[in-house]
Amino acid sequence: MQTYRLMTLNRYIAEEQQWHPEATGTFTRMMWDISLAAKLVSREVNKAGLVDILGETENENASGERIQKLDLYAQHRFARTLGRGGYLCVMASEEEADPIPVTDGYPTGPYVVVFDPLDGSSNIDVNVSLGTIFGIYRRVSEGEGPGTLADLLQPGSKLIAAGYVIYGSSTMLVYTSGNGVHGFTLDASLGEFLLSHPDIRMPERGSIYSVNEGNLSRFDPATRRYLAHLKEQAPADGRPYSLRYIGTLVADFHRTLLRGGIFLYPALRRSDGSFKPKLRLVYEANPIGFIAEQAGGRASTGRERILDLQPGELHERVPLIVGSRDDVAAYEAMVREHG
Ligand code: AHM
Ligand code: MG
Repeated sequence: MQTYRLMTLNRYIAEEQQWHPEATGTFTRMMWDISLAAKLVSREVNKAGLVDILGETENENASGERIQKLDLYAQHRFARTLGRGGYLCVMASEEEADPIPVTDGYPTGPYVVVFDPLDGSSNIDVNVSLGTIFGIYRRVSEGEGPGTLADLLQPGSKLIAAGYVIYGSSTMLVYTSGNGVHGFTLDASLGEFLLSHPDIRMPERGSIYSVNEGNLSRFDPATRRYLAHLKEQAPADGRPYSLRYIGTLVADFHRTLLRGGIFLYPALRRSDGSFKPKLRLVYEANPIGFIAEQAGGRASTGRERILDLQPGELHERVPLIVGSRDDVAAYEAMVREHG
């Protein structure tokens, strides 16, 4: 059996940054803080469901702290930690309408973070995997003071790092800074993320599809045709595919990253005939797309590469089709032919 040198996330990031001669330690400190916030959220997620039986009132826990809903807790934890680190000029969260400035009285820095603090909101109270997604850019606005909207509205191709945390049967942080994708599993007894999945590669083709098929009648004709194709009996071609759908993007993507296949959240037809996508470009599609590409996969709207899109506004929504290279290419071919 091959064994690896025991490598903590903090040590990995510190060593990785040594390859960058211009590194000042700022990026390393930011990643340490992100992993600390993730551990705190993980601890809260694991306590979910205990609140009612620990004698804590609805709004206050035993130590007099206000109990917050998990999604608010995650939002505050990440915003507070990042806002005081001195490495950011501005940040934005899926939970807040406007850009979030650095905390008053704290210094600004050269980086920009966008995040979805607790992904999978419909799974919060039912003990199903949740996640956190983050993306990191370098500031593009002039000067050293507070950052601007332009710093936040960069295309995904400008990401310098991205990752997600999955709060699942174990807690994992999966991360890329453009040198492949690496997975770290939280050893709760040590309080450390340990490198467990070095250099993750997504299979070129899979045999699982992941979509909320309850929406089938609202999908465009090309998507409906593609899904029908996946379900045909064609064993020599690896079909029919199996269906897996959790309803937490991080969890559905994590499986797709490790096992291959395709995740789809196409735009849904509305009563007026127009189509509306659900997932957010800035907080969800871009970081996930960057990780997918770094692992050899592909992320697309069906027509365009996700990372090439120029966000027009912070909460813009896009169709997201992500997964194994050949599966996403097959979907795109279907859209070209029938879209
Ligand atoms: P959220 O940010 O409110 O959690 O919504 C995003 C989630 C994704 O995690 C998931 O892929 C999708 O919404 C599930 O949507 P649906 O319940 O429509 O299948
Ligand atoms: Mg989300």
